[in-house]
Amino acid sequence: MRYTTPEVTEIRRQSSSEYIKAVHKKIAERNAGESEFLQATWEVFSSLKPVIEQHPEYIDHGILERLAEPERLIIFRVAWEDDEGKVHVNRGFRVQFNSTLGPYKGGLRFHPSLTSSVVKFLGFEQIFKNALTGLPIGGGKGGSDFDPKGKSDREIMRFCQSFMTELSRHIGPDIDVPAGDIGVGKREIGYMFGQYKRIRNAYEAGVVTGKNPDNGGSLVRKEATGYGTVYFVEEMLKGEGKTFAGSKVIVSGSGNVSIYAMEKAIEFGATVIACSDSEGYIYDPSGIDVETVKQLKEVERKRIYHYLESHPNARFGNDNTEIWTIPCDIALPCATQNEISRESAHALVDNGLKALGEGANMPCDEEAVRVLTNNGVLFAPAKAANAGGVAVSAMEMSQNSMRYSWTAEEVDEKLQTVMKSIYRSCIETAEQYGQPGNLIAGANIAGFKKVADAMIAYGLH
Ligand code: NDP
Ligand code: 2IT
Repeated sequence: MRYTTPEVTEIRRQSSSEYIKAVHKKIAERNAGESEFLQATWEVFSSLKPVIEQHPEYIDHGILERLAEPERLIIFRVAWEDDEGKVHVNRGFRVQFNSTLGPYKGGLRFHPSLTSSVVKFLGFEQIFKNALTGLPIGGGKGGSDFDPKGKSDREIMRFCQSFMTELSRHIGPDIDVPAGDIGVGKREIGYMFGQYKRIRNAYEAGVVTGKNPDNGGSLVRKEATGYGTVYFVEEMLKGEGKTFAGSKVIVSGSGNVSIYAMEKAIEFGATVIACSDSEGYIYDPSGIDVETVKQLKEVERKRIYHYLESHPNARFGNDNTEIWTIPCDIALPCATQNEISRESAHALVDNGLKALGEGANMPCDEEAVRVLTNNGVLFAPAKAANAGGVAVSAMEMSQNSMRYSWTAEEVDEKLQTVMKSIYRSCIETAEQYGQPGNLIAGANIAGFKKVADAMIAYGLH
């Protein structure tokens, strides 16, 4: 089979890097103004030259063109009523990007900055991340521009019910399985699962993951992304004869990923000296007390500056870019996309940064990645480093299918096995395609190949 249009015949005559650029140019025209989506697609495509050179069949089958076009993008109205009886309207999204390897799988984000560009960048990344886990899951993502901050528990419930009333038509345990992301944790997942169950009149536990472990959730799902990031970075450090033990670590954010990255880094012997939320950062040179952060964020839902009330020696700053000017050995950005710019990357390098692990999705912009990698910083890309969350989500699906649950120790052991295997596969693939030690190339090519080969095997669609 050969994907043939006159344009493709022409670009087949060009070099593979020209071919990749030409395809991306078309993607940029078709998705004009979607800067995050174009950033994420280029980030993957720019790694693919060696693999396209060795495998021209990917051109014949139009793999790049097909991968960048979501199988389905659903946009819907979410109307809900606040506690005063006032009606609000938000926008809901679900991008069902690629179902080659399994049901669409990926989180839901509730944040006012959510747009179709952001949903599509996250869904696109998810295809390759999920492929790297080696588990049977396709790629998807969704959410809403709803802002959960300052809403009462009843308002959150009403919003989640309204959101799921529409989303329920499009998902199912073998179709599409959402989970949490920014602004969506086990409370929101609980309300959404409850509404789905009510609409379907069936207890399909595997329709969402990240449920409360008392009600069908997997143990260690809450911890999985943060722990997994630290497991991955520890493997990367070990490869260079280094370790977390004795190092100074900065972890941005203070949400789900951040808290458990801090917890595991400390368990591995590091001192975490700073973390943040969207209103500022705290610096505690004697070491952040994670239990206080958990109490503030998970229980009281308060701002991070309240940390100073029980830790008066810590400092607070309201300019989040300053967190990256504090000297540290290891940086784990765990808040949001593009939080590390070229300037921040330079500041980190100047202060002697040794390694960076992306706990968040695309936290380093393109120039920041260049600065870090050109200066010898060990770099663990998001697709590989933060895949532990979705990996344990896939394990939650397995447990739900079996109507059985594994112990925390069993899940944690499987998580460690997955993270080590992703690391090995990135290292081996980078080596095989002539870029030894380049985990970005390794992750992009390994994830891409797995999906591309299966897309060819399943025929054109
Ligand atoms: P949470 O909502 O639990 O926490 C997000 C944290 O980041 C909060 O401290 C939040 O501050 C801060 N933050 C969010 N948006 C911004 C912003 N625009 N500017 C500055 N700070 C911000 O989300 P998660 O921990 O679940 O997600 C964090 C990152 O990890 C995201 O990139 C997500 O896509 C990624 N990720 C999450 C996974 C998961 O399993 N949850 C899995 C893999 C990746 P505030 O509370 O003030 O808003
Ligand atoms: O970005 C991510 O990998 C997630 N938000 C987790 C997705 C999932 O389905 O657990």
